Amino acid sequence: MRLPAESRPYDQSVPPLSAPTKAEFSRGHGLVSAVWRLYIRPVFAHIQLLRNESRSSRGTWALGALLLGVLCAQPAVAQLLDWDVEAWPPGSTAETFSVGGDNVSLTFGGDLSALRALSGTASPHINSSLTGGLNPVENGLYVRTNHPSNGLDYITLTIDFAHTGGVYGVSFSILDVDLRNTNHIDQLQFTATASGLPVNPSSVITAACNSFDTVNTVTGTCSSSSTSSTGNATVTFDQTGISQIQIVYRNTSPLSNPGVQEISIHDLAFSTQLELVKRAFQSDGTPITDSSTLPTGVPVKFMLYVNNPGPLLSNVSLRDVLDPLFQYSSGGLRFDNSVASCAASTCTPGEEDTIFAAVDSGTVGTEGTGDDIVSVSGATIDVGNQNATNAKLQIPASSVWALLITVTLQ
Ligand SMILES: [Ca+2]
Ligand SMILES: [Ca+2]
Ligand SMILES: [Ca+2]
Ligand SMILES: [Ca+2]
Repeated sequence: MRLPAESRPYDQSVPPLSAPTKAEFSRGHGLVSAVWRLYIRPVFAHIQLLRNESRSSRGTWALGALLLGVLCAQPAVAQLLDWDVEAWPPGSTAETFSVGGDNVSLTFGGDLSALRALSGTASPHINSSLTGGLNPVENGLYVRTNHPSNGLDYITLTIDFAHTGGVYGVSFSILDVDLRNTNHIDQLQFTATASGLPVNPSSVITAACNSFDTVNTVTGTCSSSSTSSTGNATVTFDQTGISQIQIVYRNTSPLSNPGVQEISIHDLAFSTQLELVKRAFQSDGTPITDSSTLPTGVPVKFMLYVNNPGPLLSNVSLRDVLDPLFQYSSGGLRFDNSVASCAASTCTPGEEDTIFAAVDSGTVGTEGTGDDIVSVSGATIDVGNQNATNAKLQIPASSVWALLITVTLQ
């Protein structure tokens, strides 16, 4: 399926370059910075790379125009911050977890003096005292407070996603959003930051003992037992580019000094987007700088890679259409999957050097179809079986899959 590309024309503002020499070329260092997003569907993913090479003067090329192309915008890789897996020192108000290749940080703020212990264990902490009716019972991040006055005091929980470009499809349940007579009334407000703008939940599902009041607020309406689902509230943000979730937890009891209240924050589910990255190198592996000047006739090695910090990607297809003035060199295809996924969702230049070294001596691919995962037809390079009759491309968990294409500048 080919969807309209969310792209912008290559940068036409690259200034004219002086006459190229091999010396200029050999001094080149750095990289061509072009990043495409890769969306994974349960069945397949398909990407078509867009041209990122712009001609700047006769016989030379300015490498450096940026493009962002999205051709198959479907849910990507599911991630879960699971309280049955993670640890939270009791009473800590800030913890960071690595999920989906980058950090998810949870930070409590507001009136932290209102936090209370449960049976001698300071909150917040992980327990299963409020089950939300789950069977089998699971852990949640338990929060207990006792505010000194009605409505004026609150605690906040800020969840930051460090993933490049943010995450999307964030969903979680709060358990035991309820009240007890007028002793306490739980109220929670949920907002997020998506692509730099404040947003409200796309969906809030309440239960028998709470209600969805406005665009982003849930309030307890009756008493829910600790093992009941009647206090559950499930909040979803289906926006893309989510960098932060903000939760405000307060007491709206009419009492001037309300009593102890408690909730549990269940597992945090979200999706990450994988990126297909394309870089350019000289034959010897020296990265080619942005806006480098290259003489015609020199070989250039384009490296495409997918950093997969998550689980197995079972059926992925890639396509790169070379600009007509980059001529594919016969025998110029290699691929590799021997490098472990990068430490963060975006690989560093040093990690890219490692990927390049591996794929530069990786498996030689054949140009024909039907015999391996890659093929070439004219200027079109296909990987996987979505667009050509190649073998299926599978990208194992926690690994980098890389392709090297050797071309000659015409
Ligand atoms: Ca869990
Ligand atoms: Ca109180
Ligand atoms: Ca409660
Ligand atoms: Ca082949």
